Amino acid sequence: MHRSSTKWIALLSATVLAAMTVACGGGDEADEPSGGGGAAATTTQAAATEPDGEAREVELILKDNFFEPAEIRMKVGETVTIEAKNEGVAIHNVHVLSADTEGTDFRSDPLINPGDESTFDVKFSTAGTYVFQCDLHLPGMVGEIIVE
Ligand SMILES: [Cu+2]
Repeated sequence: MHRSSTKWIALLSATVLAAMTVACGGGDEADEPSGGGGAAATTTQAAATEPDGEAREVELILKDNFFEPAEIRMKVGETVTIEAKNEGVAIHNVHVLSADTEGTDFRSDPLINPGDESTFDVKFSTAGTYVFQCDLHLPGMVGEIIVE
């Protein structure tokens, strides 16, 4: 008897907690009928612009001391996978300077040896021109990502 009523109280508490969580979540959504809820909205948008469901891949060749191509174009909300291949004789890297809302830069491995490659994703939620550089060969080894 005693044990079973304890169980009921636990169950009841869990149910009340769950109900409260649902109520809160529902309220937020009701406030934003356009679905502008941060991450959820971004995900939806990305899925819409990528019918294939796969990130577009862009090959970026690193040479001594320049990038090929030095200009990459992408869309707002699009995820692009950068395949950085070092075809030079020096060590290079790719560092995308981001003033984006997330506030994080995008980086390849810090040191890509000759003949090696490093892959990383970039995504911007704000249109603009973003600089990428090789941290080891400034100021000359730079390029631009144009987000439209
Ligand atoms: Cu370099």
